[in-house]
Amino acid sequence: MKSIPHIRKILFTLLASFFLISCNFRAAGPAQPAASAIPQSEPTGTMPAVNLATGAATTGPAATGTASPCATSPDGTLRLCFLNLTDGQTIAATPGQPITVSAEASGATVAGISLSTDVGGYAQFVENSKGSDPFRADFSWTPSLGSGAYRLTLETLTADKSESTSVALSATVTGLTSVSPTPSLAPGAVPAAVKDQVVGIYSKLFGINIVTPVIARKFRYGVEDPWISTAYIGNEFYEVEIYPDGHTAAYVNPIFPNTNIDLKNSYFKEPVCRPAGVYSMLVVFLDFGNLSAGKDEILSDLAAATQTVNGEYAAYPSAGSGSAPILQIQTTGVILPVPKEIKGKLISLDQVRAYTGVDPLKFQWLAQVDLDSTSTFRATIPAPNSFGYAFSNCPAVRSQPNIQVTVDAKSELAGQGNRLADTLLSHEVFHLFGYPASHAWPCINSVTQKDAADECVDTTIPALMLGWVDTDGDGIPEILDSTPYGIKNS
Ligand SMILES: [Ca+2]
Repeated sequence: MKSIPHIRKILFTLLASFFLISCNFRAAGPAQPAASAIPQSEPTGTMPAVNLATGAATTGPAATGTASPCATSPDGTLRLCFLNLTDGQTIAATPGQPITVSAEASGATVAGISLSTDVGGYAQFVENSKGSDPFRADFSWTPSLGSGAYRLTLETLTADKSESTSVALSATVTGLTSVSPTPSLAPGAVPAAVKDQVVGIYSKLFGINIVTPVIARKFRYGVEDPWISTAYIGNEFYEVEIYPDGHTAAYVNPIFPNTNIDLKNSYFKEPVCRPAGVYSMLVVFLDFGNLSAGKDEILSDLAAATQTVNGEYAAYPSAGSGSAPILQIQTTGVILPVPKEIKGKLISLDQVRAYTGVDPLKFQWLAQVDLDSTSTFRATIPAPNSFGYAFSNCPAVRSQPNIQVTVDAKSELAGQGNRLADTLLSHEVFHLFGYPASHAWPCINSVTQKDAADECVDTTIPALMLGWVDTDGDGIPEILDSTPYGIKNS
């Protein structure tokens, strides 16, 4: 699958309503960040869960300019503008100081504003926690590739997700050292200095002493992809990122049922789901009646997709060959002709009960799959080339689906790389586990394995990042290990 990286970066995580969008893209066009092992005919991707790290207040140089670009939503109510940048502007940056990018949404109460860049792995979301209108967000942007050309995209979405809009501009950054986009290291080689830096960040920032950290890096865009380290320890999930230009980022998020959020250092602003165990998912298919797919066929395809991913997940056993898989997903599908009031929207829990007679609260995850050749839902959101979104982490079932996926053609229901296995039951589920909107996780199960995947799916499982691999040599996968990553009991 190829994806449109740049558009992909347009992910959203709406904290107010707990929404973290991730999507699989299906755009044609040149393989941007790289081709993956997925069939090329139907590029998929997941949408970036946008970095929930706060993009608030910055002290760096503010770019200046006039006539900053704006965009308005289709119904004309929602307006989104850059405040301090113009298209084609040159930004004189100072090494070590992030660039302030200011944006404003007005005309409706938005969930927040996201900023993403086409290259460099930047994707941040600023939540409109006070429900302000107009709402201003100030992002702190460090161009990971140093001096050079970037395209910046803002996105916003109303709190009720009824309207969205996005606006983009191009800018040239000067004053920084440029980073070559050509990899200079072997993909599997983790330099000792990188390991030392990662270990130091865990210790200094989080007070934990990891002996054998998981560290890997994908070569999707070249060297701008950061070294990534993840760690699921107790009821906390950590991620450390070291970028080619030397800047670092580190996050901690509670793992549900822990709900104690460190707002300063969190990425998602809500707990992630633990990537282990047996999860139940209610899949509500909204049939727009234009795919010529029968109910039996749809349910059969869901069952087949479920079997497929569970078979792939079973390759990662809990305690050695033949033991129970670390992760399994149980799905229950219901199909209904899409009610008029739900067309292009997310179904509510009450509507699920009313139309299907099934209580979504009896499941851990609720998914909405639009069977719709016209992509009605997708057309209403900022990244219409995406075909899957994750809107939450854990606890999963709240007021709306955790995941929405669009199936645009009957052929996408089955076969290799089908949207149920490839998008719904893997890529979007990974987002619930902490897979970031930047899609920067290497989709591998070994630190020595080369990884060219753009976005992780069931055939490119980010097992190493999910803690499904035993990396400290005691025979227990780290996600199940009481002393993971070589941590010593003391
Ligand atoms: Ca272990």
